[in-house]
Amino acid sequence: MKSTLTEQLSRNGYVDPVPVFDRAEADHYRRSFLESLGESGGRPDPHALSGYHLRHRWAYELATTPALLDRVEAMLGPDLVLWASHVWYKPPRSEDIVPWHCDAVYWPVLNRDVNLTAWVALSACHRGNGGLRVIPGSHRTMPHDSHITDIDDSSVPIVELEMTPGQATFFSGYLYHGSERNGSSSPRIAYALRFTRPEVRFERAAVESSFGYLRTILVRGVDRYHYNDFMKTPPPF
Ligand SMILES: O=C(O)CCC(=O)C(=O)O
Repeated sequence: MKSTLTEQLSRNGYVDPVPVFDRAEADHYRRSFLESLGESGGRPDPHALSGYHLRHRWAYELATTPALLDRVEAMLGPDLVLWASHVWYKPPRSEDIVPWHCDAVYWPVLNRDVNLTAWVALSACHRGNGGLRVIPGSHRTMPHDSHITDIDDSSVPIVELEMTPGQATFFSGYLYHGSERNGSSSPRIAYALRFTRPEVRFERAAVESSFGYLRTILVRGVDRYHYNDFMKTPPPF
């Protein structure tokens, strides 16, 4: 498993979708999300979709499922820190798009090289409902330090990931990715978890002024550094 995942990650910047949850588990998590959303009043402010793992037991369980962490460990190593999550929710017939971008440029970390997003499909995700699109190899070939979003689709290779509920892809913070509108009659739902290693320092001033909602949780292994104790939290559930 380790070599296939790390080879794909280093060559393409992402891993082809792999099953992590079975259909019943994915259905459970999708229902749990929709119930949590209902409690917060339906169509949410996007900020309210961040940090579900700190507030909802189901989301923390999903984020720390051994089968998921095994894959993250295969790519990042044995000591793992979960530091953010976001539910990417597009209601039916939603015009919301996510323009091309690479994530790392937005993050308050000193070493952006060591990071992995696990992006878990909780509904089917495909071209017709605004599934995840990636530019293979862009983590190597495109700038890491710029907020480019106006990429002409005809100038880059694009892969539209086709995912069934419970499958996950994993991608580099430097991979350019995005998504189109949901033209279907069903919600398109995915949960993105951000992982790093304990030796990666977060920028304390930036976290405290603008990213106060980020928390580091050691979900596997040992923290020998304690650089980020100012933002650490014990497992919430
Ligand atoms: O799910 C999407 O539409 C976008 C995901 C994304 O940008 C991310 O996880 O960083």
